[in-house]
Amino acid sequence: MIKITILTLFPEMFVPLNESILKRAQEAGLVEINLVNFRDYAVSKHKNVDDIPYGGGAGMLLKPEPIFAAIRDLPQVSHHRKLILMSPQGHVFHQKKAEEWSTHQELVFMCGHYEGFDERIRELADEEVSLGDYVLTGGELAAMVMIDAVVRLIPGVLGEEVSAEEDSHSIGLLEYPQYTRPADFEGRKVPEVLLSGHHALIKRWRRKESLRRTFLRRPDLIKDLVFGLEDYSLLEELTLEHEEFARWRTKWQHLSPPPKRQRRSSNRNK
Ligand code: 4H7
Repeated sequence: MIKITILTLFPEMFVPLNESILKRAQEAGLVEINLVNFRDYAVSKHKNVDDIPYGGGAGMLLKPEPIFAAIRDLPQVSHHRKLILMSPQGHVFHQKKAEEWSTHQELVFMCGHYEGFDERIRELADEEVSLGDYVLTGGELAAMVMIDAVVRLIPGVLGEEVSAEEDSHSIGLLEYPQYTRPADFEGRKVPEVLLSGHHALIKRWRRKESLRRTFLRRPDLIKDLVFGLEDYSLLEELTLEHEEFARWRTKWQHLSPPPKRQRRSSNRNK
């Protein structure tokens, strides 16, 4: 069971978390999601949570007091708690991070909205993460995306059929193309090999197409790939089909099979 606490001025934005798989996960007791409106911790009589920046400038900043008070008021249920701040200045979130977080007992997401944070709020965070290189009106949508990515990794959340371990991003490759019936849709045919029932060939075809997609669409992922022995011939085939792949050959050259042993090698070597 993972406990997720969200600090936000807009708790209504999190209604979508009560749908579908996330709803099932909560009902099954695999995850508990708590919303805390830190406006409830505002000190002034007008319940202000923001103020003008020292030094001048446009916009308002979230004041430290309400957020510090809200965090201090959280029940300390676990030592294995992680406080996360969503901001465009954080490290970019990725699948490995989701996997790591899914092993924690408690995650706290702090969401800013419209404005920035007073710098002293940052020290509350164990991690500052960004969803990607773009600006949002608040951290709420970023938090929801990250929560979705984490919750689906909790054992029991996805059905037995779908294992998160097989997810393309956890193995660093893009997914291979998939097809369902009909085998011929208005003349567009499903690749023959998939209809063959030949499991080893299907596995090989899928691996090859995953490699092809990754090279063509996400060359930035190639640097982290670790190829297996069985990839050598696939990569050589792909290099014949796309000459631009040849520039990566150093990544798999060491996997080349040893040259066939020659008879009378003593002769050849003179
Ligand atoms: C924290 C600090 C996350 C939160 C600053 C949040 C993009 C992401 C926010 C800001 C976010 C992401 C203040 C940045 C107002 C934009 C105009 C809320 N945007 N804001 N600025 N990529 N916005 O994860």
